[in-house]
Amino acid sequence: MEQRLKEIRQHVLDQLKEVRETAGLEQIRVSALGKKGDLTGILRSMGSVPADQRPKIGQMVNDVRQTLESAIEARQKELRRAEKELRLKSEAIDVTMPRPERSAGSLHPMNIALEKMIEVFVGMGYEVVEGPEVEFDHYNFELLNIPKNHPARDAQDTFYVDDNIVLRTHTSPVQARIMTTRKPPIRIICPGRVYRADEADATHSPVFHQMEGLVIDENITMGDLKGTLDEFARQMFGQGISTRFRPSFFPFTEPSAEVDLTCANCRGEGCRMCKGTGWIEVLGAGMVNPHVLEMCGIDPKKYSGFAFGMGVERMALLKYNIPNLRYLYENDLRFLTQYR
Ligand code: 2U9
Repeated sequence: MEQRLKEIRQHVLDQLKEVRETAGLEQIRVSALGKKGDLTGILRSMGSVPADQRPKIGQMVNDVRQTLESAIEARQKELRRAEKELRLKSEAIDVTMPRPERSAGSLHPMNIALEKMIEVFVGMGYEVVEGPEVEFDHYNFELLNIPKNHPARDAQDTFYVDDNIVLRTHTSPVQARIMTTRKPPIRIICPGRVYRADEADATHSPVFHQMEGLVIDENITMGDLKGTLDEFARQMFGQGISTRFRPSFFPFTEPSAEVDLTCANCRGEGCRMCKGTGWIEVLGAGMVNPHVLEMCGIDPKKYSGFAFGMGVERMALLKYNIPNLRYLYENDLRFLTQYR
């Protein structure tokens, strides 16, 4: 019995040297000191020990128990400290590490151009108005003096939904709607998506964006239009940029003009971009046709107005020197993220 006790003690002490984790230590404790453990086993078999030896053996069992308990406790402290150290090391945060790259997204270059265009006109007191993209023929064509047989109505250019409804081919119907519902003074810009049954190429897309403007009040003149577009050109493309008006024709304006801006690339000297002319065609404009004013319920004897229109994509291409409309629509992040 004595020998057996010594063996148990030595075995447990050896195991304690080997064990590396508190979980394993608990197993050792249970198998040595637990209810079904080795020491308890010896106490149970005390019946077979001669009565006179029992106190001595009992004493020895208690001694071994105490020795093992304190050895286990000491080892437990050691292992706990080591485990805590390991955990703290693995959880440590290096506050000097650079953070992982996180992309924030950016505005599309067309929207950057549009926001700038809006900012310029809002700065001049204009109000931004939007309207439906699916539009009545009445607002898209009739009120704009585009009669039934006009080439602009040709099915080649216009997406028809039915006889009376089209995908708007310009944002002019938004102005027409405002004119029929408000009294002058009117000073609005209308940005938005428009549709033309065009083949897509470097400068055309069946879906694109326009911004049109309309001013109606007493005594509005072509001079007001020229001054307004000159100021827009300067704010959009920089000092030294001005406008040149060339006579043109639109059914909804009379007189009408195609408007060029000083080529921002050569500042008017003449280069490849402007084909040596020093000018780039950018806008259309004119004085609102009195017949249009009348159809929209505004007295042309009392009021006059000017209107202008421009392509938003075209503005973005010019402002950022982008060679092909394709780049704006392909949404290749390598291209888009260059504009923030
Ligand atoms: C009303 C009266 C007049 C809007 C105008 C233009 C001239 C024009 C084109 C420029 C290039 C469209 O983006 S583009 O393809 N626009 O030339 N637009 S005047 O005139 C109006 C609009 C509404 C009631």
